Amino acid sequence: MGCQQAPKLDRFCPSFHFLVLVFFIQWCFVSSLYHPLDPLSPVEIDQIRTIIQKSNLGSLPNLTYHSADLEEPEKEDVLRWLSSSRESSRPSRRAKVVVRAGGETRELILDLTIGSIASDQVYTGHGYPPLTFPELFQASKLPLQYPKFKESLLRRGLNVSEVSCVPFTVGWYGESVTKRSLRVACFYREGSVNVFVRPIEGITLLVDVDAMKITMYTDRFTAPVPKAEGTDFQSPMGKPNSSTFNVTKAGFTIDNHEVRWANWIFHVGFDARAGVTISTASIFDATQKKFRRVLYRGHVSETFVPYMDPTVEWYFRTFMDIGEFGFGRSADTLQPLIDCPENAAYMDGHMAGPDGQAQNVSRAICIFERHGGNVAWRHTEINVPGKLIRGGEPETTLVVRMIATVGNYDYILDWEFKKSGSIKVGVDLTGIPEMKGTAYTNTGQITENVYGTLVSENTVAVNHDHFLTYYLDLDVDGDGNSFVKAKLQTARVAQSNASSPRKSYWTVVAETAKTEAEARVQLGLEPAELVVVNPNKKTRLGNNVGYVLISGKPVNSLLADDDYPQIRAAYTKYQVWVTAYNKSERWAGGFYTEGSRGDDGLAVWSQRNRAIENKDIVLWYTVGFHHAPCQEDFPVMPTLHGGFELRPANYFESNPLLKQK
Ligand SMILES: *[C@@H]1O[C@H](CO)[C@@H](O)[C@H](O)[C@H]1NC(C)=O
Ligand SMILES: *[C@@H]1O[C@H](CO)[C@@H](O)[C@H](O)[C@H]1NC(C)=O
Ligand SMILES: *[C@@H]1O[C@H](CO)[C@@H](O)[C@H](O)[C@H]1NC(C)=O
Ligand SMILES: *[C@@H]1O[C@H](CO)[C@@H](O)[C@H](O)[C@H]1NC(C)=O
Ligand SMILES: *[C@@H]1O[C@H](CO)[C@@H](O)[C@H](O)[C@H]1NC(C)=O
Ligand SMILES: *[C@@H]1O[C@H](CO)[C@@H](O)[C@H](O)[C@H]1NC(C)=O
Ligand SMILES: [Cu+2]
Repeated sequence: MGCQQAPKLDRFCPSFHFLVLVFFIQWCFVSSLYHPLDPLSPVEIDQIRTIIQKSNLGSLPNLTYHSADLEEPEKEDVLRWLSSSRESSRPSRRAKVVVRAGGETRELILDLTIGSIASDQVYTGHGYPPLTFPELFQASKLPLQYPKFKESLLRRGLNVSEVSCVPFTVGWYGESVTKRSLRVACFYREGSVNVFVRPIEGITLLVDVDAMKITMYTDRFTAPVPKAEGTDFQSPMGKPNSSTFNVTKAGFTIDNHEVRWANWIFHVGFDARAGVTISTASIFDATQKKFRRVLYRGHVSETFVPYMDPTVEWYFRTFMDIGEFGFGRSADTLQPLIDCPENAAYMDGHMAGPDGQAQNVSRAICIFERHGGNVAWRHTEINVPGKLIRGGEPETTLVVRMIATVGNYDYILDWEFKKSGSIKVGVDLTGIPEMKGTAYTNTGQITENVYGTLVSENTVAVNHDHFLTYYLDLDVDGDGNSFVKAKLQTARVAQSNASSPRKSYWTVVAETAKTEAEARVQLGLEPAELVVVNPNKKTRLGNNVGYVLISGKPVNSLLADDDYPQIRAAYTKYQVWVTAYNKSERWAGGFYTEGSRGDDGLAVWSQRNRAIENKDIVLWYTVGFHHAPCQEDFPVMPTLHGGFELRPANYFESNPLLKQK
């Protein structure tokens, strides 16, 4: 199968014939075995469709495919395959497929190795699978044919040919009976390509998705449509020029989906829901002369983007993009030289379309070496008589990147591997903040709460949050791990102690979380080092090997616990959670997120309060942003960075950078 992909790669990296040739050779001759966590290939996606169409499901009316992803093998089987030098038989290939037919959601497990449906269940719980693009597209077109909407436009003096409508998920607000629904908001393009900056306010429009009909329409008020001038965001410079420098050849190899670079080996996957996934990441220890495990699996698990405008036209905007749409489904084709540098190699992404057919996202992921101008380590020694001694090393890292464009926003997702053993996870937000039209043209006129900032004449960018919750199945040097909160506490020096003139110092008081409840952390309340250790492995000096979480800003949800969006995204109350590993507990906002009610997901699993000491555990970390917009965010915002780092802590015997020489 790799051989079929190679020509495609050639098309996408024309400047890299040499590398392409290397990939081609590796794909075709070296990598006949492939990794058990490889995403579903186009051939497998087509096989899924064939199996389903041939079964009794094939005759069901209006069968649509809402998700089809790898049903991952048991971890022990994957690890056995890896430790047998990939020579044992690969665990059987299975897929989890969610279809809808006749108004019902069905959850299927397919065994692709024997080519059959292993289970087929109608899902009767709360919530729905992600919406399909045809559903979103059809819903967005409905208003343009709707007489009442046309009247509303006429009243505003707007030309229907210049209107673009965008569907939004509706959340859940306590209704006991729900339908798959979308709210559709409309925008005026005329004279601008920046659709989101020109909202048509005052209109509420609800679509019943299964019936694909408008079922509610109100037009409460009008507000000026913000002007088109100054809203274009197309690069004024045009496409950047390819550098005339001699491009550094990438110092890494990609074998099917597995990447080897410096002391790292890891697997890069593409999942329709999560987008880019990093699996089975191990680092070579030059002292022990072997690869040691670090991260079994990492990816964004859920996002939560609640807007802070409670009015009738805006309150429902509380998006959970991963579960409602999917980051893989929103993956944008990367633009060489803008999204990724010249020395990047690209990987395509594959997923099942709404009709079950394989779809291709070209250049979904890029991988490149970053020579960022940073210093990996250095020192100057002046105390050796007669000598000035300097040492140091420039830092080179490897970045794996994907970009999800979910409607108005763009999320740049980076996994950066360092030779020091660190994994830095970065998120850059950019795109167009959501805005609403208003009569105001100067903040001096505003006497009411407009729930945001006036960023241009007649334009309020509404306050909101972004929470990206990461699933981090760390397996630090093995399965048995513990979560340690090493609290830094101020200690007083005893008054009577004449031998020390100091009055205070801080000291580390380590607490190992015994259960899931003890591992919920609101950052910023007290200083603490949060470490995942392997209590079964010690360094030469007797320290437990570990990886420390270097967190970003302490940002957690400020919504009230009884607010409906918060009930659905209850896991955003804490930035850090640790749960016992369970293969099926991966989606922090629950598996059926669209219209969910908070009865599945991280906060619910954690309530079980399982033992997590010296167990296979999963760390969950939320990168949060409270976004009170400013004028610079208009008409498109400069990237805003967030992230965190997983850094070795007593994992190596000493600085691993010095061992690589
Ligand atoms: C199938 O879809 C069509 C068009 O959307 C619709 O008219 C019809 O009622 C649907 N049939 C069923 C059984 O849902
Ligand atoms: C409406 O817009 C269309 C397409 O942009 C244009 O061809 C048409 O002349 C406009 N109609 C009016 C009445 O301005
Ligand atoms: C690219 O190169 C051309 C020709 O040398 C030049 O006119 C243009 O300004 C350059 N563009 C950029 C973005 O540097
Ligand atoms: C680019 O680098 C290679 C290897 O270092 C060298 O052989 C080649 O001449 C260089 N090409 C240019 C145009 O500088
Ligand atoms: C006084 O301080 C010294 C060193 O700082 C320490 O070893 C000793 O135990 C202290 N004694 C008391 C009474 O706190
Ligand atoms: C794994 O998680 C699922 C979903 O939360 C749950 O139904 C199941 O009982 C769990 N399995 C074990 C062994 O705890
Ligand atoms: Cu924002």
